[in-house]
Amino acid sequence: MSDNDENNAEEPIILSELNDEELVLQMGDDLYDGMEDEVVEGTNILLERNWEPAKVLSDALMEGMRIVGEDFRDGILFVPEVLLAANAMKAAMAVLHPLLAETGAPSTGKMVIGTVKGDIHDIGKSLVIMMMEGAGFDVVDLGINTPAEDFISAIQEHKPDILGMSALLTTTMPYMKVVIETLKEEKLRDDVIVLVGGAPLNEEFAQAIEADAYCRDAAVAVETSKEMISFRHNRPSAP
Ligand code: B1M
Repeated sequence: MSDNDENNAEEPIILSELNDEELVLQMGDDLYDGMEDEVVEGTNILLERNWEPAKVLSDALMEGMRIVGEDFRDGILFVPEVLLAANAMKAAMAVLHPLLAETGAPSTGKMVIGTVKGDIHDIGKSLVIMMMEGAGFDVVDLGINTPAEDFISAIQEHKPDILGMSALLTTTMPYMKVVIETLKEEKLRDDVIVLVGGAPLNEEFAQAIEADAYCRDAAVAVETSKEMISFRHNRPSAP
């Protein structure tokens, strides 16, 4: 139970009657408590109040998830509760997905992305996909727990400009290096731009595993993809 719940125990809360600030706080509490319907309702109300979808995502949902993450780390929340919170977050993201993706722009490029083997965290990856699609990229989602072989076959099949990998665990991030080594063995490394992301990573790690770049968040993933594709296209071809 989160702080606001005690005060609100007697009367049901009508989300639409709250002002924006109260509603965002309440959505944080509802996300914390894994109340999917309420989080989706709050998301729809903010959109009806002309909030930009990206602002709903960052100010209401990601901020709520940050608090869930802190309490998970501190042993206040446990896996089942975090799973409920994650499901509520994903349901709200499903509402935002078409809005973030609706640009009608011609394809900017193609990306294949997956969460690496051993890792089942997929919220950050889904966010990257939404933002990439919103920027006009075609994205092939390989899902979670993705072994190197699946990355390789997807590259052979879809011929993407970008290979994206996500890892949220310090124990799974080294697997990104395994994928890159496999790309080299298969002589595919030079065919794709490799971008990596996930909370425990940093630029040094990306350099050490010979990825092309580390992306701190979904917006950086979009910018980096655009810059690197444009650089590749403008680069003089080898004599
Ligand atoms: Co997990 N978990 N979890 N978990 N979980 C973390 C990651 C943890 C930091 C929590 C903590 O202790 N504070 C911790 C890892 C510690 C560590 O390794 N140092 C942890 C742990 C320990 C575990 C388990 C081992 C717990 C257990 O079983 N005892 C277990 C592992 C399971 C496994 O993967 N094998 C586990 C399980 C779970 C749940 C299933 C309950 C659930 C996942 C549900 C799901 O994803 N469908 C879960 C969750 C929700 C979290 C936290 C709370 C939230 C993660 C999240 O969704 N963040 C997380 C704590 C935290 O990160 N604060 C935690 C929101 C998301 C928008 O951010 O994913 O960082 P993020 O993505 C960002 C950027 O990183 C970047 O852009 C995104 C958007 O801006 N980005 C990319 C991410 N991927 C990218 C790829 C790119 C580019 C950018 O490619 C180009």
